This record gives sequence, C-alpha cells and structure tokens, in this order.
Amino acid sequence: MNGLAPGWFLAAIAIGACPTTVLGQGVLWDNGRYDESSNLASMRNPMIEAWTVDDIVIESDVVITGYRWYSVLRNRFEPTGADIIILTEGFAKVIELRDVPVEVRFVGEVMGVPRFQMDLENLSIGLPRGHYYLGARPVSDREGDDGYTLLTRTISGVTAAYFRSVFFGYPEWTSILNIHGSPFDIGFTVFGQVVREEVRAASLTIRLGRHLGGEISDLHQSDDRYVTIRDRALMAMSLPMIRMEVEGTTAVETASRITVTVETAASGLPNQPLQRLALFDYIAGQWTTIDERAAPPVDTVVEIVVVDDPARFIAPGAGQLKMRLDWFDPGATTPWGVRIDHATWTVER
Ligand SMILES: [Ca+2]
Ligand SMILES: [Ca+2]
Ligand SMILES: [Ca+2]
Repeated sequence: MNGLAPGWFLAAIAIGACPTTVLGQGVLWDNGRYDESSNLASMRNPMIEAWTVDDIVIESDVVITGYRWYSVLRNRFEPTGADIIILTEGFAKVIELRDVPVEVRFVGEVMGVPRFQMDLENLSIGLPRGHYYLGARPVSDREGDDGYTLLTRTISGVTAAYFRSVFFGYPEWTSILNIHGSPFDIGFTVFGQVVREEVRAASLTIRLGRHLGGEISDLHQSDDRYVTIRDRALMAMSLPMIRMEVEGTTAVETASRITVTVETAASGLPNQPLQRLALFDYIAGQWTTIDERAAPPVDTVVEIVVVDDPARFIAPGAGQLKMRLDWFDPGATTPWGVRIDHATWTVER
C-alpha cells in the first residue's frame, strides 16, 4: 500500500460556467457537474492503475456514443488517450476500451491545480436496458502523471461512486462510502441514442362505452390486470360501441420499425364484436387501421409489426404515439364488454 491517499478534499469553491461542447447527440444520462466537494484517483500510468465508476439506469436499449467527465491532471499530464469501462450492477465487466482518443479542455484552476473537461467521442457501445457502472480514466506513459476524477455531492442513479485500485489497496470494487466516509457521485454525462424502446401508455381515454375498472398502469404488461369497458347505449349505429385511445411518447428519433402489442378479450356472445386496431398517422392527420378481427372471447395477444414508413406514426419532434381500439356492435341483445390486459408499442431505430 502506497502512502498516497486515493483522493484529496478541497473546500467547496464556486467556479465559473463550463464551456459546453455540442456533440450533436442526445443525452442519455446526465449526472450533473462536479462541485469541488471531492475527487478520487482515476488514471493509468506505468506504475498506477485506478478506476472510479458511477452508476446509470437506462430504461431502453441504447448505443452510447460519448462520455464526458472532469479530471484533475497533475504534473502537466497530457494524456495519450483514455480508457473507458462499463460494468453490470454486479460489477461484471461488460466492456473495457483502452487508449481511446480523448478531447481535453481546460475549465479552470483551484489553488493552482488545473481542471479539465474530458470527452470521449465517436464511441459505439450497444447496451441493453439495465443498471450499469461506467468510468473513464486518462492514460500516460510517464510514472508521475496523476489523474483524479472530480466528484459531486448530488447523488443520481441508485448508488454513489465505486473505486478499484490494487495500487491504492482496493483490489475489489469498493463504495466511496468506505473510502471517503460519505457518498459522492462522479460529475459525468453519457451521450447516445435510444435504439429500442418499449413505450408504455401515458394517457388513457375511453371515448365510447363505460369505463368499469382498471387504470393506465394495467395496460403496461400482460398480468391479468385489466382495463374493463362495457358497451354504450346504442344511438349512432355507425360508431363503435366501445372506443379506447392511449397515448405514449418515444425517445427513438428515427423509427424503422414499430411493433404494436395488445392483449384483449370480449364477452362471449353469439357473434363476437369486430375489434379494430388503429394508429394515428401524424403526416396524414388521420387514423390508419393496422388490424381487424372478431374480438376473441379469451385473452389473446395481437402483435402487429409496422415497417411501412413507421415514422409517420410518431409526432415529429414530440415523439408522441397514439393507438386506438374499437369494438363494433355485434347485434347482441344483452350487455357486453371488453377487457384490455396489455397495450404497448416497441419502437426500434
Ligand atoms: Ca450514482
Ligand atoms: Ca392475460
Ligand atoms: Ca395488464
């Protein structure tokens, strides 16, 4: 164990606004910026290797294209590159890239020690949705060059930062709580694109029929928890007896494929009502039927894949999607109804 501490504390000092880089990409996760509350070793040189990582939770499948963090670089440390590591929530390695080009930008000094914004760009790391740890570190071929990742007291995600360094006496991933005695996060940002997202309904409207039970969250998965609706009084023959609309929002910018999944059933009747499934076409400004069938008397999954210009079913800019389910009069002489167990979209880039 070397006598060096893995990090050192500084009094909190307000520093000026950070110059921002426009990477032309979406922000997948923003952990905020460092606040000078603390820092922790994170570097690779011929003598020392240390990692500091922090967690993110991503709800959709993504491609990570950039990672930004802030570093103290000592002894005129000019990195030859950087390493990035991504771990599962159990700290199993997902990927480690070494000697990646890094953009280093001076952002200020505290007590004569310079701080730098560090950007990894042009990454292409596909990740399924989940809870991960990420970290990066500057690399040098000189022994004296030290890098320290700048931290913040604002905790995002699920946990505070973790650290690992054989050199500093932490051969296993160790919570910063056990190193600094209080929690800190890394100030970092992850850039990239959502490539596959399961979109759950965020609003539910029963336009025709009487809403008997269930709420919007009952549509989010197939679990035999339902929205139930009964037929309306018969007045306008041409309109459906039951009409349900749901709306959701996707972060996928350019959709190449939308899969619509619904699971429904209707009361058993001498003639089953016609069930019609439609998506709202924002370009044409009208509903487009994507499926029509006799409503099944038991829970039945209908999965419709839309590959013919699916982007028209997403509101430009806002990312909204609208789905409509109609059930038409089966000529029944007794009251009847429907139940909807599941109604979601899966949007793929
Ligand atoms: Ca965290
Ligand atoms: Ca079911
Ligand atoms: Ca359900």
